[in-house]
Amino acid sequence: MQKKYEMLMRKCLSLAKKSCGSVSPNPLVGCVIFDDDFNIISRGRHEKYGQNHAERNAILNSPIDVRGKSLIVNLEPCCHQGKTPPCTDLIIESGIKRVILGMTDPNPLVAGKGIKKLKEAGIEVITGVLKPECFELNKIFIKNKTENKPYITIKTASTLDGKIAGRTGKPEKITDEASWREVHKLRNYYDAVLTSSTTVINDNPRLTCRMRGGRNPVRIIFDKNLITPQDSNVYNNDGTKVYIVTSENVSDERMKKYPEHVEIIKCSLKNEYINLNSAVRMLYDKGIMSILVESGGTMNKSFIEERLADELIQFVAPKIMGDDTAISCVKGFNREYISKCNNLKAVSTKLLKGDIIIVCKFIK
Ligand code: AOF
Ligand code: ZN
Repeated sequence: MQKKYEMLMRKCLSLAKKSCGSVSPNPLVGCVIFDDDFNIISRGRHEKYGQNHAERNAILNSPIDVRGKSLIVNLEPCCHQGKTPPCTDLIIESGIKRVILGMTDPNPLVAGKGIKKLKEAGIEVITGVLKPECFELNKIFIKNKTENKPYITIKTASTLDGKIAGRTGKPEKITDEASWREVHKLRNYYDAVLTSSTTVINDNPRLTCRMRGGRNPVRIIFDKNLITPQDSNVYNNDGTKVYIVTSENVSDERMKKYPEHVEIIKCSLKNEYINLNSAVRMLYDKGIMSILVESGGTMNKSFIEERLADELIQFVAPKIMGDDTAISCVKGFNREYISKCNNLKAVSTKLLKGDIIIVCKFIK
């Protein structure tokens, strides 16, 4: 039975994933309704922020009466009146007899109350099916609801010896096409991509999502002295918001040179750099629930040092730079750092066509 539930939960997770980039700040949710022989009757997912929840769509999409059937969903059904009515009420009214779910909802408005309501109505509730996978899918939503902070991932692409560019900072082609595709999937998953003025000046990246069916992330540029040229690719107007985070000491006059879709956020400084904690808080208040840091070694070091990073995704190409003066993916720590660096846990590796993806999480 458990194996069958897991197979159906995998279907919920893949349905939910189809909504990447469309539901933030809400969770990714997929739902399946099935009969006692495990035949699937109906499917639903939360498709767009503000619209029907997955459970509602699955019930409304059903070609037959769902009375006496079972419903499986990766997140506890909600029991509050939000933009849509409570899913628990519809589940109860429709006569579903059993609800199987992956995880309880970290949203304090729900947090176990949905399960309680279903049980009180006489519905059998089974919890915790593929819980780690369900947690991973909604890691952003969980972080937001439990800590009121954005989920932050550092992405780097390096050689085997950890170098991201030659001494001059001139970009080198390090990883291959398959890695490129994975990066664009990540850009579709995160609300925003963040980089530094140095990367904008050296690489002139677009930081758009060129995956089929994807959408562009918000772009965030840390530019303390407003030195990035206004015709840089990141400032192209493609309907996406761009934030420049700059020093609070920059004059209003200097801010005028950027186009209208570019909003400038003034931030306090800490040791001559943008105060990362304040910047991240301000961005969160503007609705940025997750950030992919795609920058250089100094920025990466700052996010690690301030304990703001949740995850590190390193694309490693089977190449060697072998040059001591080349630029490393993290730079600026002193040589004792390794003895203090005990908060990183390797969680997965994946071999692509030629490159390797290493994923590590920062243990808080
Ligand atoms: C979703 N989709 O499929 C489920 C959610 O803003 P609202 O009214 O849409 O409510 C959002 C909350 O509903 C969300 O924070 C989560 O607690 C709960 N469940 N949300 O967007 C869904 N099942
Ligand atoms: Zn709901």
